Amino acid sequence: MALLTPEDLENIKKQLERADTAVSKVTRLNVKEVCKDLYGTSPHYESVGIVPVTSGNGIIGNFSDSLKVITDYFKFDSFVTEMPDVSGYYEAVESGAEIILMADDNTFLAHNLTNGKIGNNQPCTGIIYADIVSRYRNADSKDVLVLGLGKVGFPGAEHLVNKGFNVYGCDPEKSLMKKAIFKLGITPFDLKTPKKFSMIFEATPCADTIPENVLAEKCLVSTPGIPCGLSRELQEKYNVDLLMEPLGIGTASMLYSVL
Ligand code: NAI
Ligand code: 0TF
Repeated sequence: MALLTPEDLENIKKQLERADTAVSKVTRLNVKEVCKDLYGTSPHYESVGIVPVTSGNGIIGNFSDSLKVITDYFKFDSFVTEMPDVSGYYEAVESGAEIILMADDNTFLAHNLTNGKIGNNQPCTGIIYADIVSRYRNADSKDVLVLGLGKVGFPGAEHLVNKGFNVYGCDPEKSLMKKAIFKLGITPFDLKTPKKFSMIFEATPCADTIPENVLAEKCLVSTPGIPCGLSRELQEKYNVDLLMEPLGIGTASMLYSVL
């Protein structure tokens, strides 16, 4: 998994506010409303214990503090534990946490201790970014291009298929392409094909993945991928609406999924 850096998370509140404004502009719903519609839930100041985890590459500067900012923004009542790891988990539960948020290098989870529900950040992120693209108010058809069919992209593609969209997908990993074709029925797409899309969901860890020939004038690129798959030059040239945010929207999706 590509890991976040402290720099990715600088000014997370500003990044989240800007992204929320972008979501409202392109869908007419804000992130809370999208989450409520997706999961049928709403927070009521549930207590969230955020536990720093030292295993693997260790604690990421700004990660737990950013989760505190994000959970406050979405109206949860959160705290970061003083201790990390197992001691932090114990501290969180002893302090009354109803939901535990914690991440190692492979898994970022939300576990609701009151109802047993558990959420994984990768599918929850894929689902909400895909859902947002599916609500694009300037969409010219039901065709959506999905770049990257990994742990974030595949659940996003599945969500779009379930919502009745025509999903065109690509991933250089042949086994993932096969899985998406046979399990989801997506149409394999060669990025050199001169077909334009007004909705693009990008879920890769690479820059500049989106070529010029697929961009319709005034399209939406919804991407959790870091770094951004769309160059600044193409964004300006095609007047692209861009949704990209490093942590908050996916975390909100995961939290609402366990309420
Ligand atoms: P993954 O490694 O499971 O999947 C990425 C896929 O992209 C791979 O299958 C790879 O073959 C494919 N890919 C690479 N270059 C490509 C290209 N040019 N065209 C099409 N496909 C290409 O990674 P995962 O977990 O799905 O994460 C994807 C991205 O999302 C990462 O950058 C990760 O850091 C980010 N992420 C962001 C979150 C957020 O809240 N913003 C939350 C979770 C992940
Ligand atoms: O960096 C990542 C994921 C995050 C997905 C959300 N954008 N790409 N995961 C590593 C998190 C490690 C956190 C660390 N153990 C800590 O500070 O607790």
